[in-house]
Amino acid sequence: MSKALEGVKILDMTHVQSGPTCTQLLAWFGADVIKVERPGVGDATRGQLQDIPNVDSLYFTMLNSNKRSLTLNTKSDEGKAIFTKLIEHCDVMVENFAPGALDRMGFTWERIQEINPRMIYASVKGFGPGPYEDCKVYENVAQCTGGAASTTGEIDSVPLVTGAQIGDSGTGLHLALGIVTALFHRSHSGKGQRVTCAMQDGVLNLCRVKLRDQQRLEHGPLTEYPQYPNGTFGEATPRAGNASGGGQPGWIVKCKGWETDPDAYIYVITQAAAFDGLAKAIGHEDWLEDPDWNTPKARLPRLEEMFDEIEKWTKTKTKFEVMDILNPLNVPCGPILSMKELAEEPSLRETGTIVEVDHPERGKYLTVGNPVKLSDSPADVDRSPLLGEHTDEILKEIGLSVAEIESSKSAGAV
Ligand code: CAO
Repeated sequence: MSKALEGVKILDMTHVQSGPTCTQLLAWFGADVIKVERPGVGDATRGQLQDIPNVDSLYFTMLNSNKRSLTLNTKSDEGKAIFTKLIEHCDVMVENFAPGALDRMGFTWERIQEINPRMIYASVKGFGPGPYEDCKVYENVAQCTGGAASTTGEIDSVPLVTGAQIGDSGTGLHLALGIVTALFHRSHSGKGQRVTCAMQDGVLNLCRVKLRDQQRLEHGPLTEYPQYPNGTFGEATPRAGNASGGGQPGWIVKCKGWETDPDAYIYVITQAAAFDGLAKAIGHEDWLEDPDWNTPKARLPRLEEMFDEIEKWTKTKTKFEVMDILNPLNVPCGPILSMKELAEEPSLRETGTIVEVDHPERGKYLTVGNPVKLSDSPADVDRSPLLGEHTDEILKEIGLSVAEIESSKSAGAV
């Protein structure tokens, strides 16, 4: 079976998280990803949050699988000449430097097109054109400026950032889609193009339903929010605690063991079609005949009381017992799974969503494999490269002689 992106060569200038997640996805799909790193330094994440001294961190190894590493000083004259050859050689270039960094090196989009008109040049930046376009941005800044933080948290408390890396990995995903779309377009236009994704835009796209609610506010209160009917709504989409984002009320309730286990909880959605079964399961058959309870509309002002009643029942069962009882009744629910539970879950190992990889310096470690499965193009997860591990091999591939490789080494370019 062939890899879907076999033959696509990616010039990967990315660092930290947003860009590397994008190129890692493309590498899993079979693209040849050449990661360009500064000689002696490399991607800053190699040295960040190190759990084993002087060994590439998990931060780096988990975001850079299946890539090759080339060290190159793209600010030196020799380095620029090699970089130009790499642009000629590759199909796609990806970067997420601070705004203007590539331009300052002399590689503007105009220059890149001159070198290789088929090049697809993709970038992540914190913001698109506008007042903040020159700002440097990290994950939580994007979550705050893209609408996630203002709509996340308890209703009477401070804005919250989420553990899901929607700014970095979320934007990397968006960018990867832009790249494969541009590759598809190039297959009939013959031309490359510029692909950009701002982290603010990527987060806002993921917060689409909150902009929906902003507009619904003009026409009355948001009846599925905990603020309804007794609280007040301001001018903007409020925080909603753990309320479900959709039209089906949901909440997180305690399960057996919650006093000592911080993850002994389950999310329960009281979808109208499955409500009768849920009511019976928790011992509230009386609700089925009661006009205060037996329609979704009648229940809306009673959601807090309803989830209190559900919780009285869930507290008598473990989260997995609740799951086993409610799922056959078609009640959508999800136990709060800890990272430990996920890491040990056999089904995720079997599907390759969690993979154990062997690394020459750190030994075995777990990583998240490709969550997107293609039936004819399996994604094998290989370890991340050591700094500069493939420098000689790549330089030979782009046509440098042994003598030229040696002279770029002595000039400090690679
Ligand atoms: N050879 C020579 N120089 C190199 C090089 C190489 N191979 N690779 C990088 N450099 C240089 C860059 O050209 C830049 O130099 P100048 O400042 O002179 O232009 C310099 O290294 C540092 O790059 P940077 O400004 O991007 O790095 P930073 O650590 O200061 O900022 C970050 C990091 C992430 C805040 C910034 O890159 C950014 O805002 N990126 C866009 C948004 C983004 O992707 N953020 C998510 C990051 S993950 O949370």
